[in-house]
Amino acid sequence: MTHEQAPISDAPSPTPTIALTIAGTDSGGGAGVAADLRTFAASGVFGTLVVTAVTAQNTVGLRQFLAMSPELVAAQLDAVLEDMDVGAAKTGMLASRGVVELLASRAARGVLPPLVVDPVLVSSSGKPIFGDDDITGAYCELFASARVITPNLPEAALLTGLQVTDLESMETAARRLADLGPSLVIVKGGRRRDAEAVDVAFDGHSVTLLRAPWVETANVHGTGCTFSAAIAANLALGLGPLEAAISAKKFVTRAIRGSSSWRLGAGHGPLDQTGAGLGALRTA
Ligand code: PXL
Repeated sequence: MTHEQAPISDAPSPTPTIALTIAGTDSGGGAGVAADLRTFAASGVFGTLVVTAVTAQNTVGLRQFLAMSPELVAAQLDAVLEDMDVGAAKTGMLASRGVVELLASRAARGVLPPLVVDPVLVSSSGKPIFGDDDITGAYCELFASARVITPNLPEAALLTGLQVTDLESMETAARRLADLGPSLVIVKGGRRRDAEAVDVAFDGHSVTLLRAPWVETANVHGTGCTFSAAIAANLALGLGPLEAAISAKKFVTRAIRGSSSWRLGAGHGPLDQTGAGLGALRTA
């Protein structure tokens, strides 16, 4: 099979919009900052990164991680924000209470860009990222200054104390979390394994269902990271929260479809955020 190559231009291009990810690394390349930076680039924004944790993992599982100190996270944030005009940021795996509190306090002071918070509380194998530490209170403070928050079903349950299993309970949880202050809450239903992947969005006034056809594949590692990064990119580009989320949902579906038959490891492989098949990006 041959790919049509888009002509590569060597003309200077306009300065891009900047987005920031505040998240962990994934040595397997599927999730965390790697997914975020691919998403930013494919969305047409320049990606900057504050690393909060380094993980040892692959497509099969998470083996070990080390959280960066709040001081090192603060230093990375200062380095980026003192120099560059960041249009929006997302948070992923924050991995320590100190980092959640640091971000909550800075966001409350209004010194962070518009924020998408993906509350990474439980690893995909079900292990709590923060161990026994009850981090929900600190996260609720961060939500107060967030533009968008994107819990999945177990995270929405942990944060509200409700059982969150169907569309009705997803809406109840979204309404409860919206009371904490974010402009838009999206409870992600991707794990419900239905004919469709449906997320419930609530903006304080109305509920919107974000629907996409279910794609049958094991390659879904980094889906949540990609979704929140695409929302942040869209916010940076000037979209409102709901428009940003609707567009991000389409981005994620295309990315899952793109890599649905890849075999990059024995477990859950990554998404193709480029939306083009990586091979098609080769330059001659
Ligand atoms: O999808 C949650 C997540 C976030 N950040 C990192 C991860 C994962 C899931 O594995 O590895 C670094």
